[in-house]
Amino acid sequence: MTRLKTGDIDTISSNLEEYDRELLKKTGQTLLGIACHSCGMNQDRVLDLMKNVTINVVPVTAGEGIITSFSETVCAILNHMNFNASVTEETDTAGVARAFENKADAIMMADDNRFVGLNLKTRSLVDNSEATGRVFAAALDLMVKGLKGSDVLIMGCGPVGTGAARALMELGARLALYDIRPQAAQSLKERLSQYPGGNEVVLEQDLTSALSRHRHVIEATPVAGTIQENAIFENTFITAPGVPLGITPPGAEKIQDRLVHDKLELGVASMAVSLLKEPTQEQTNVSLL
Ligand code: PYL
Repeated sequence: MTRLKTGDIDTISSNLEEYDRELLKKTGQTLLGIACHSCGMNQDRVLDLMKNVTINVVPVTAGEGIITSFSETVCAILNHMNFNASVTEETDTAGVARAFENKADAIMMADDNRFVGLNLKTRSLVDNSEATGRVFAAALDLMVKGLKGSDVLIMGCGPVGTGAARALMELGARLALYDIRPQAAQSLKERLSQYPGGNEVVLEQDLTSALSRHRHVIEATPVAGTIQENAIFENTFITAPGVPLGITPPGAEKIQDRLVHDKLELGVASMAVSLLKEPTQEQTNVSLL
């Protein structure tokens, strides 16, 4: 997982209104709308549920430590969506304790290994990588007005690519998987066999060839420049959760409004809406044990 730098995220908070307008133009939905789509939840219901939910963002000093403006940016994204969120003054354990003393309903926090949301009432957990893959699949689904039965190429079969793949299988897309480590693609294919149509998942060995045959792409690699201008066609649509952006600048210029990419916003939005999901009966049974 690429560790964000302050320079990647320090303009997000002041551009959220503009980003919503960009997403509306490209997908027909705002950050909140795409996040709701990624969770299969009704937006009005979500707006109602979030009125009674407070989220505390807890800065974490472990490992390489605080990323300046990370917690504040996560909080700004949440408040932009009408969640009631704040950053605890304390960090780490003291921050978690403060969240409990604040009677927060949920905590969001990240070390160098995982960025998670924790619902303190339902005990549900949401992971940023899974939510990011899922929400960028939802954005592609909205951008092309439905992916059922369509071919989609997933570049990068790590945790984000896996989250996208699972969401796309649920949307009824026909998947092709590429990873620079063939074993990673093979392993993901095996994990997708549980889904209807899972046995039709295709493994792509050559990226240039795969890009020449696919017009719907999810770029989930941590590498820049993986998609060149000559791999982009009039009807190419790409959502790119990978950090840094995997498309070359000329490629990004050429694809224009058929590309969705960000470094934190959509993933945080999907995490927050995921935390509002009512626990399934199975989860309820478990929590009663
Ligand atoms: C969550 C992002 C998405 C991509 N890479 C992930 C990353 O940069 N993780 C590290 C986050 C560290 C946050 C730091 C703080 O400021 O609380 N511990």
